[in-house]
Amino acid sequence: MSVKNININGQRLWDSLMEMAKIGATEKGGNCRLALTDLDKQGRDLFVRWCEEAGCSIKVDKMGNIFARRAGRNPDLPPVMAGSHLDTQPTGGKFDGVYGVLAGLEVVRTLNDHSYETDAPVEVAVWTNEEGSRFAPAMVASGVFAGVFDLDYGLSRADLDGKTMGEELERIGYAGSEEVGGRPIRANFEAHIEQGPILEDEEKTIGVVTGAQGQRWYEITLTGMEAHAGPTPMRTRKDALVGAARIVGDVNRIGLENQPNACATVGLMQVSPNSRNVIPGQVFFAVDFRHPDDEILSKMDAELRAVSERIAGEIGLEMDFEQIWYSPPVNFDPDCVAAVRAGAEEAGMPHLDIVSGAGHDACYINRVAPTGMIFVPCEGGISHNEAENAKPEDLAAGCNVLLHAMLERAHA
Ligand code: HGY
Ligand code: MN
Ligand code: MN
Repeated sequence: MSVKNININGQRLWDSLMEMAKIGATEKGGNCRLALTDLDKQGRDLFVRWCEEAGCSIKVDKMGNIFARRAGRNPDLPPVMAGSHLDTQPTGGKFDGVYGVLAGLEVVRTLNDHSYETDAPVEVAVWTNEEGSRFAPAMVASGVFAGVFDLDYGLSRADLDGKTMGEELERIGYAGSEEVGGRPIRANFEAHIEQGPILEDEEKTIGVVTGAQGQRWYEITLTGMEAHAGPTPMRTRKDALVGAARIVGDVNRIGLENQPNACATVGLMQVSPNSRNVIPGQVFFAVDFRHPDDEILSKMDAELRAVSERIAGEIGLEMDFEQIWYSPPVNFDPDCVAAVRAGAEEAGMPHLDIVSGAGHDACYINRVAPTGMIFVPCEGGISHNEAENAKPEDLAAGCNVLLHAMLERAHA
């Protein structure tokens, strides 16, 4: 059967997305399934059940990455893979990550509908803790798979309550036995919502993702001295929150001074003792820098270090400054990018080359397998927000491109 005559079932894809969205549903219509929580387990269990119903075999590795395999004619050939993540942000949406996982499952279901045999196996992957919200850094499990981090580092990542990924994987029953990575993959694709406004603004259905911007994540702890908010003179204070507030202002300034592409965010902050009439003695906060140009990202890094030192010195604060993660800019595999572009062109879909502003597991898997990504628009470019939304027809279009790109690479 000609591949051209095969199309995915958009309604079935949408129904699966809505079914998965019931797990960890929030009042405002979003999803909260933080990595390795009971809700993440429920989402994983549902995915595994659906894949087994579709005739897939399931393997789980030591980082909890799940691989659902549809057999091909030759089991010894490296698989063609589609994957993403099921974990969400605390106020996440229904589509970030989940779309790429369930689009991969829809490809399997569609091949089954047509009794279509591939030479190589087809695999759908669920990568653990892509978001980096509960456990930092992001993409840590695909990072271990790609050899960026070692297994001990991955399993020892702890959340703010001190629970480690290893402990939580055991607790939810996803501490698999498979080695993490070290096996050949013929090609890997990740379908994802854009999480920005470009495709919608340009009225394009498909984003042909050529790469992703670089990221640097930091954790900064400022220590001053708790004191009474009343009797303590302003000139003698060592106020850690004033220091943090000034650095937050400079993070924003550094981002604005490196436009048009820089992104600079402080999204996490803990104030101690966090009491309204005590001068804050300690503040812990995280900084997220991004830029597609590595040199500019390095310049932003140097500027942040300098201003942080200066501000801490001026106020008399101790500072612990740690860069906890550096992910360089990524260029995806030219053949996979071309396969995505061809899939969009063959289907007559308006498409646009685009660099991803967000990080994705594909960025790490790209180091060990030829990798490409497919973007579809999301409403208003909004993501990491409960209002995240996408059109069924766009999600179906992206899934069709995924199907054809995978088959093109499978037979290349
Ligand atoms: O932060 C990111 O870019 C991704 O959502 N983990
Ligand atoms: Mn994502
Ligand atoms: Mn995300």
